[in-house]
Amino acid sequence: MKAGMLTMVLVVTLVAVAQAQLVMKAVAVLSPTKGNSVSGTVTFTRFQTGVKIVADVSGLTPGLHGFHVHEFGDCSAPDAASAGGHFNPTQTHHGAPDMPFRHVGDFGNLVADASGNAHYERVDTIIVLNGGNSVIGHALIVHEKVDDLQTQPTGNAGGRVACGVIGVASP
Ligand SMILES: [Cu+2]
Ligand SMILES: [Zn+2]
Repeated sequence: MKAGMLTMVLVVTLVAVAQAQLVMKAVAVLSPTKGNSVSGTVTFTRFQTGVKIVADVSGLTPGLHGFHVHEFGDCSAPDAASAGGHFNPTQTHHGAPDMPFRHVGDFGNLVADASGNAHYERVDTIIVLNGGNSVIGHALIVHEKVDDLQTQPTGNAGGRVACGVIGVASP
């Protein structure tokens, strides 16, 4: 009885600690890769229904640009190749953000206007900010070209024009 009580107190304490540390918001500041001038800010906000992603990116060529979370939070290479391939913890196929099968990191495309500015806003029901498949610590990449949403495993989006690591933000 006494041991059971102790266990219960321990469990309650652990749950309280876990909730206190729950990530509610994350941010990635995008910096241009070598030879490019693309920069921007992306925020992730946790909601009951999913995670709201809001991106504002500038310095793009007009049109569509592949936009993904990549596996490694490492933007150190001049071409950001150090970030690896698409973040794919569930080991499935590349796709569109609203497809039943997609890499966790598949965010589709940014749409840049004639001035090279893109605004992106979506509530994503696949990505999470907590637990083993969290996007925290991984890299966000903007591509040179459009993600065709079907070519495996990259969407054929070409080079990487901006990179930023996703970090925990103040809620
Ligand atoms: Cu990518
Ligand atoms: Zn992908």
